[in-house]
Amino acid sequence: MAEQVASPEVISMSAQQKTPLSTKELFWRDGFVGPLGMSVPRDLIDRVATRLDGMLGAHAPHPLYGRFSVRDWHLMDEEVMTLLTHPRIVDAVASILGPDLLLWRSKIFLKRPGEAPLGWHQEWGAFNGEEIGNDRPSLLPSEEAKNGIWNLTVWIALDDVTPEMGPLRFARGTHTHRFPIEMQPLVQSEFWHDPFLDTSSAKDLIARADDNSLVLDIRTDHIFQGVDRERISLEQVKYMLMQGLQNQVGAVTLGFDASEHEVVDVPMDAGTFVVFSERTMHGSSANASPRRRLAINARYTRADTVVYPFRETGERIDGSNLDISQHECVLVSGRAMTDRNVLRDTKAR
Ligand SMILES: O=C(O)CCC(=O)C(=O)O
Repeated sequence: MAEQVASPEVISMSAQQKTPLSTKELFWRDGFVGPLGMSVPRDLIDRVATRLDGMLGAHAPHPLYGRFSVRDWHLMDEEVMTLLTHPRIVDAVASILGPDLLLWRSKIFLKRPGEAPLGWHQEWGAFNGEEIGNDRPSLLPSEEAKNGIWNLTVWIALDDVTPEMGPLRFARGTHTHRFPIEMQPLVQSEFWHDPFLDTSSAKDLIARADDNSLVLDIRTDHIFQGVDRERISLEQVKYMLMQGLQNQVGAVTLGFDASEHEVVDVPMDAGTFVVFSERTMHGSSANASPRRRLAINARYTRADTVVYPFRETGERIDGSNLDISQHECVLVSGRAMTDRNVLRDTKAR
């Protein structure tokens, strides 16, 4: 089927009637809805983008996690928190998931110039780290929710995203069908990012492998131990890194043929957002432009979900290999519903 670009006219009217569909109706029809606006000053978006880009460029360790991570900067940055708790976002999510909501995770997505597509994938609601071969559920839905959906994702553009910059894309209506996955070598998985794209020196690569900021969520700090860093060539460093990763696996989607589906690309203005179920088959195309494509997503769950249930048995490491001992959920709407979660207010630290 032909690839489409989302346009408000196409997605906000039903074919037969002239009444606009609500956010909730569009969501249940397609598995995603947007782009939606939230009238945030462009200055704020630009400041957030500059700070997050700077953090990524410096490979700064995350204060909560003690290592580089693209996760949960809303817990550290007041303006990121402002964005992710914006009433327009919360209202849109609440209209689908109900009034009692936790913001429990956010993640920065930088697509650098020349970056390859992010493969088609679904996430069925456990967030267990299957993208890097792990299986430790981050969410335990309540009895009431477990036969429906208990989580939604909001993806916010921090740059204007044109069609050639690798916009988010969805296979319309796929949120009702689960495609199987298989673990395959990480480099063949849907989530593999070329670690050599913007690093040109052996020293830089080794430094990033040493501080675990080269391959997202994967520990690489053991690979160059005992290596003479003054003498090793760039080619040798690349070879050693790939050898060091060869036993690492990640999820590959099976049985999905995009040409059999209606694929919708979603170019967006900075400061607009899309709400989607991670069950909807999604990914993004290559960034064929010379410009950065920066975005942040946020995950919201019903407040009766237990977040990081393994914490209750003393475990601290999640499916993305992060120590979540200091993680807190943010109650963005309604009531807490269970005392099994670690909660905080909407002030960043
Ligand atoms: O930003 C992207 O390229 C993909 C984002 C994604 O997969 C997500 O938000 O779940």
